[in-house]
Amino acid sequence: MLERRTQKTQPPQMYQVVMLNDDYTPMEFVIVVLQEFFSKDREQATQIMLKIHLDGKGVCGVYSRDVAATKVEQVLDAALKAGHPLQCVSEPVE
Ligand code: TYC
Repeated sequence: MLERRTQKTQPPQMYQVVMLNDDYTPMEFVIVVLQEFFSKDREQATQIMLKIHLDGKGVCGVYSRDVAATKVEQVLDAALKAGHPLQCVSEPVE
């Protein structure tokens, strides 16, 4: 008989979307992306952008796997279209 522990439904693994710093993407573009795709207000977006600028990377939000993957796609697509090298990745939390 299986132990009760093994029968419990685990909460889904969550993924954080991490944005990376670079020397070329304008600060304003990053702020707009954070507002548009991560539902941040202008002040939150500015704080996150500055953290990334100073620390090299920063978490934009935590989502289920599919939503996180979509956010990454949206950011990379917007950056490509605007001609900026902005990069972001999704990674499992913990
Ligand atoms: N470092 C960039 C600059 O000085 C700004 C920037 C911030 C770029 C965050 C990317 O994820 C980023 N223009």
